[in-house]
Amino acid sequence: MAENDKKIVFSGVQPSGNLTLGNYLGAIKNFSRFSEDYKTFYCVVDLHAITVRQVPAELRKRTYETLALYMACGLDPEKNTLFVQSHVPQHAELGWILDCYTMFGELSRMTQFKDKSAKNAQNINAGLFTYPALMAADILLYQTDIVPVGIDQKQHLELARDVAARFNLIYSDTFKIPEGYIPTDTMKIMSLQEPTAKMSKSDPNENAVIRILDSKDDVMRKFKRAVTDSETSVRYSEDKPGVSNLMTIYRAFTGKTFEEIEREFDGKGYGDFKLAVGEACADGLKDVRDEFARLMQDKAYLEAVMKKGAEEAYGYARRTMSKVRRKIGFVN
Ligand code: ATP
Ligand code: LTN
Repeated sequence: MAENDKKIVFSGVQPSGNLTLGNYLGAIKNFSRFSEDYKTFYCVVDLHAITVRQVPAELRKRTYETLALYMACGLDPEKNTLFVQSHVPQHAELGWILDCYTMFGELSRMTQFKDKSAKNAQNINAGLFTYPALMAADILLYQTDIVPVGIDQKQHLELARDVAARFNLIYSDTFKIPEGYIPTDTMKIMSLQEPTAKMSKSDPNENAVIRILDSKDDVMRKFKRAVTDSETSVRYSEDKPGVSNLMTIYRAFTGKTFEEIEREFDGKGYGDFKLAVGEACADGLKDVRDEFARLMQDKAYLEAVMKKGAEEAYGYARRTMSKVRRKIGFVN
């Protein structure tokens, strides 16, 4: 397909912590399926990360790590535009503009804002509140068609669509209205310790979270301790959130169906099952871990990738911004 006919895909991950199995199965693993037939932009969203206080040296390190992880998960920088949000100034510029087309009431309804302000009661800053307008800017700058994300981002995505439609209504067609791509089988990986809550990279309980870069020993130990229930049967059911979450993870790594998994562990206890999930997960992540370690040795290469990515992204972003500036009535 000619480059210009390709549909556009955009997604972002914050460099705000060590990435989890949730980030991998819910988001990053799905990114590479678009590499061939779409024009893809995958961004390390550092401007979003500072809505929560970050240690500067850590933020810098995690920005490199997130980029390396994109590549370790199979994103070839020759086929995907991989870049850092703050390297393309139009994100902040359009973010501000869209703040002026996003309503206080809309932002007040965002569940991520409510959750994060409860967790960071001493730092409920304006950026945390307007976070979704910046995310809308990320997406709309590239005239994006498809946004692959986990289901926790659905509300933000809907807001981006509403803001785009509002702007288009006021000024005539300016932004493409994006669609979400939310994988139904892995859209929400749950905490291993509290299986009714999302597995979150900022969870203070390490046992609740599998990190993509955890050693095999750590992975095995965490699955061994995973919360299940007082029964013994491996069965997928809403009233068995712990076991169902483990089955979701096992299915993602083995390709087996829930029925096959139930049959495989029929008559066996949770101990055997957890061991098998741990093995499948640790083995499934091994190549990612190895490739990540290799890439992190070569900072100059990572810098070359982010530079090239920012230049590519800049070209697209500039085009949308000049349209936006003209429509609003800014003097050229
Ligand atoms: P935090 O927990 O600190 O809020 P996060 O883990 O949600 O952060 P993000 O960088 O905000 O991390 O998310 C990156 C992508 O991973 C998003 O598309 C998000 O929907 C997806 N994602 C995050 N956690 C999960 C999960 N538990 N299951 C499925 N997808 C997830
Ligand atoms: N808000 C997202 C990260 C994010 C994003 C985006 C995702 C920022 N900008 C644009 C998709 C498209 C999160 O917290 N996971």
